[in-house]
Amino acid sequence: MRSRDEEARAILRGNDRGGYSVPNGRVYPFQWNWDSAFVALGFATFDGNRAWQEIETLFAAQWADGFVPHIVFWQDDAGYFPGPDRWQAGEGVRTSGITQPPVAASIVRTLWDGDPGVRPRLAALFPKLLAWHRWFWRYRDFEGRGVVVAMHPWETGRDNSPEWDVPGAAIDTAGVAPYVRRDLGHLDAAMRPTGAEYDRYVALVDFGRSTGWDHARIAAENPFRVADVGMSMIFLRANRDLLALAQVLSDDAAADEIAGHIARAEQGIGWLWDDAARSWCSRDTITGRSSGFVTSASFLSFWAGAGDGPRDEAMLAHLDRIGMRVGYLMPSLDPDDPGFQMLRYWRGPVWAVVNYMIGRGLKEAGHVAAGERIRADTNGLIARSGFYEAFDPTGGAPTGGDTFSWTAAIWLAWAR
Ligand code: 9WN
Repeated sequence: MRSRDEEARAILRGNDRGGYSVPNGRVYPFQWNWDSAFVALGFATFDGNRAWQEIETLFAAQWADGFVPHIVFWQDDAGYFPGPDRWQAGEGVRTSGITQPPVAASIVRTLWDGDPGVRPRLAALFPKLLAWHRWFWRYRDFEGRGVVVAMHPWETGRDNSPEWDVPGAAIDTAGVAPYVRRDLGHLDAAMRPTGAEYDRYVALVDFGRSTGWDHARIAAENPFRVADVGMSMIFLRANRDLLALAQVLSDDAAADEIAGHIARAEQGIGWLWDDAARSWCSRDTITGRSSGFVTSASFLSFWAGAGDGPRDEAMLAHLDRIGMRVGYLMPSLDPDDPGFQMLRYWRGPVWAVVNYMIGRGLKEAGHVAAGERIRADTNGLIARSGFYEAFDPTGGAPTGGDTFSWTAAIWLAWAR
């Protein structure tokens, strides 16, 4: 029998389409933004060149204004909806018109190992990362709050989180032209978002396309504009990591600019603290309402270094409580929430990539035992069930697609 290490490397090789990876060849046959960032970590354990290439290929799809899309359609494949025809976006190569959690700078910092041979590649990537961050400040923090405002649930990477239920209800789906979901041809519907959720996803794609992907107009008029706690924490951390890279490159002007960005994020992040929930939560910028949900993204405060004594204590209390309720941390939704579903995507299942950020963040903040539990649970899930998209936190059963790239990568880079 092959070891899990060998299996993980075989998955990364098997999902390699020549310079970029697909998350899973059948369900997700294109390049995805934050998937590729995490995948690079896995490649780095056995093929350093290929690791850098994964990120470089993603940034080859960057638009002139700095935007980096959430999907890059390097080749056709009818197995996924919505494909390039529905999006009608891209410069040079066809892409989607929304972005995804900006984790790339943090991953590049981890890839950077001080090797002078790699320095030219770092120097070439740095301005692209900075341009993407500037794009975020301009179009995803247009009110200058210091947080990231998501324009689509897919942008958050946590597609059907209950955090989007109330803000999503305002989306008018009446005019959505008929479409055929492809995901249900690959996966059990019980593991996927509902039909009503898909109508909202498609309505937002149709709206963005109707503007010609004018991100200024989208920022002003999109029917869904939610400050996502996950993206905001990831972006705060990414700015800290980008600053470290600016220092490596002795780019003082960029370092000053990024330090200003970090100050803006540190000032703004408190808006996402929900006193009633005693947790970090997403907040609808249109109504000002906090979601009130404790999700796995809430715990990314440790990754961001966003907390303070009392808030960290409150999050650790949630962690202890949830840790006693499930076999495996960190469920994507609080298991004490009535809407918790152990197999339905971002309403319960555990995702290895989120665990990686939470676990590392906890350890860095000095909460070593809690961080180690997250790592050990991730290890236990993959050892038990294999390289699936996500896992049931109660018993560890697999959910979603198999032979999943980012799960394999997190095993190799961190969980094993
Ligand atoms: C839409 C690829 C992506 C991940 C997301 C995950 C899922 C897509 C989908 O798959 O989203 O982007 O069609 O369900 O939610 O986090 O990047 O693995």
